[in-house]
Amino acid sequence: ESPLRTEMLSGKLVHTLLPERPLNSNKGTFGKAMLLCGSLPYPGSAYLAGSAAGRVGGGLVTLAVTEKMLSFYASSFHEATFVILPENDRESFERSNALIEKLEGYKALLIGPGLGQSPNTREVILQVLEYVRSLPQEKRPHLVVDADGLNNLSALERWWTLLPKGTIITPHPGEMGRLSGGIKVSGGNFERLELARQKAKEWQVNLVLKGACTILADPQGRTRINWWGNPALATAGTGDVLAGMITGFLAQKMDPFDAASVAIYLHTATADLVTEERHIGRAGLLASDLLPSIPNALV
Ligand code: NPW
Ligand code: AMP
Ligand code: MG
Repeated sequence: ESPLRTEMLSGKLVHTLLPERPLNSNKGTFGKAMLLCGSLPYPGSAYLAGSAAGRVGGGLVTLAVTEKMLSFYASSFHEATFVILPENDRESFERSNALIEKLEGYKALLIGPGLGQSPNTREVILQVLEYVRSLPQEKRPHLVVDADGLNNLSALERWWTLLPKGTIITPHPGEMGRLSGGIKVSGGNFERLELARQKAKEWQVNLVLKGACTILADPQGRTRINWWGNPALATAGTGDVLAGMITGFLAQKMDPFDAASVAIYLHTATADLVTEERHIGRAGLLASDLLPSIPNALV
């Protein structure tokens, strides 16, 4: 079969890829996800991503957050467990070590939504990436890098060499432009397929180029296109939900290209479902409205 083949994402394809839920399963069966997300101006993104990881069936979600942030989640996200990162802004090693010490056994790691772009945060990201790269393949968590994870990298020369093999990156067109050295990336459709294919190969990543029509490309030139969803998704926080969904599927040991595929499709299928059932038009959806309905799109 041609390595350049392009597939359309559909419910039929996605349901052949979803993980099984054996009757004798337990939460360990469905894996653990670690999230390095959220900071003071953006506390909600860690909740949106973490909750989405649980809603796609991930067994356990852990948020790595500073103590200052904990009070925010402790009252609103009862299912999550936490790794507490030291506050001291000058000691990035203390922060990254606190996360690294707890990472064993985690199948998936999401870096980025709502993290901000302070120099200290960038250091923490680089140290965590270095640690993950140093692990033998079988002990590495699968990685998703989104939002400020990408923004912190895009200023660095040959940033993609810092990512472990198989990493999934999920830029929107603004982030994609920054990653590509400042080019203007449109939200429109056709020229983006070639761009995604080319950059996934150059950067050796699984690339999710988001937009009204989202394109997924792998390093070998394989692509999948998602036409579903509607403009109600054009609202703050929906990208954080998508990143969390991908992470939740990776925790369940899915192959990264397939994990991204099912998450991209189900994210938009959930939006279509919620807008229809709640008689919402093209405006007024909140990202958190998606969360309780994700399981409905899974069946
Ligand atoms: P414009 O304005 O259309 O010309 P930023 P962010 C462009 C966190 N969040 N098609 C857009 O261009 C995130 O996780 C936290 C074309 C604009 O220039 C990040 O950590 C939330 N262009 C942080 O906030 C909820 C598009 O990109 C730029 C495009 C900042 O992330 C919100 C905007 O992107 C948010 O998720 C498209 N489809 N989409 C929370 N509740 O905690 C975007 N652009 O500057 O990267 O800002 O995406 O808001
Ligand atoms: P972000 O900009 O990171 O919050 O991500 C926004 C999410 O919403 C991405 O998954 C986009 O694909 C999706 N999205 C935004 N606008 C639309 C639209 N008009 N139609 C379908 N999906 C959209
Ligand atoms: Mg985003």
